[in-house]
Amino acid sequence: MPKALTEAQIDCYRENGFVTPFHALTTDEAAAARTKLEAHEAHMGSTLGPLHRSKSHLLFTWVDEIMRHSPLLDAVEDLIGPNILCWNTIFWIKEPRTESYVGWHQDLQYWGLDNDELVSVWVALSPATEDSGCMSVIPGSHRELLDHDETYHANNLLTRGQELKIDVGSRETVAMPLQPGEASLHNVRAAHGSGPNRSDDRRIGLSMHYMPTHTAQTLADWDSAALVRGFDEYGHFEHAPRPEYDLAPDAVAFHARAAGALREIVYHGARQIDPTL
Ligand SMILES: O=C(O)CCC(=O)C(=O)O
Repeated sequence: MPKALTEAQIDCYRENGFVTPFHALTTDEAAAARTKLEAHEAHMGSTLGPLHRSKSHLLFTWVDEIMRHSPLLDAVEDLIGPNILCWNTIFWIKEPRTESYVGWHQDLQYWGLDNDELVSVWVALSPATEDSGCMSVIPGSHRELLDHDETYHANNLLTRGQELKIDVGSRETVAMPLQPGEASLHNVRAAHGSGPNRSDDRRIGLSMHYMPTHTAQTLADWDSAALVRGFDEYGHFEHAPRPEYDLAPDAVAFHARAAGALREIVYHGARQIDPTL
């Protein structure tokens, strides 16, 4: 018996590589998370920078709690089983009326993970509409391995400005609009991307990358992941500690190490490296 998804949603995920929308958080929980994010930004005097954008669950208790939110883990468990690690959490923020976009890409090829079972859960903390640049996917693309160009385009939010080499216009694409608290789930091989934000509000998403505990990292000797459910009999990743409070010094120190390893992985073999990541 599935715990959170219907059989039809699980079939849709297996067939198309994604399922959406899933009610991950209440609107109040999503609003509370946005308030905490924006309080942190106000404190820093700037929008969330690259330093705090990735592996954010290591730094902020409220991100750690969303990552471990039971209804969300139930949905992930329906797709990959009961022993679950979360490899990364990352904020995807597009400011109102800006040109930032996410090029069409498949993540599998850049994360060094040795299987294609990883599920990305993207939770909306503000309205993600076609107007504000919600994500779109190519149904069935999780069964293909596609080539990428690395454009390093300034407005492309991906590390290397990845863009699929295919003519996306000739393929069926499906937009995944979400209201605050709703989430989409997509397979690590599913081709996805998103356009600029033409709305007057920020488009804020938190993406979390869950994988079964048997997954191993192929591009680095050391990597970390949070054990969010079940048991890890493999020990391929150092288990990430939970922050005691936001930006606690030991949490910041572990984050620096984990973010350094992540940086090495995502830039493995790259021709340019963004020193600010
Ligand atoms: O936020 C977006 O538009 C893209 C996010 C993304 O690429 C991901 O979550 O894997």
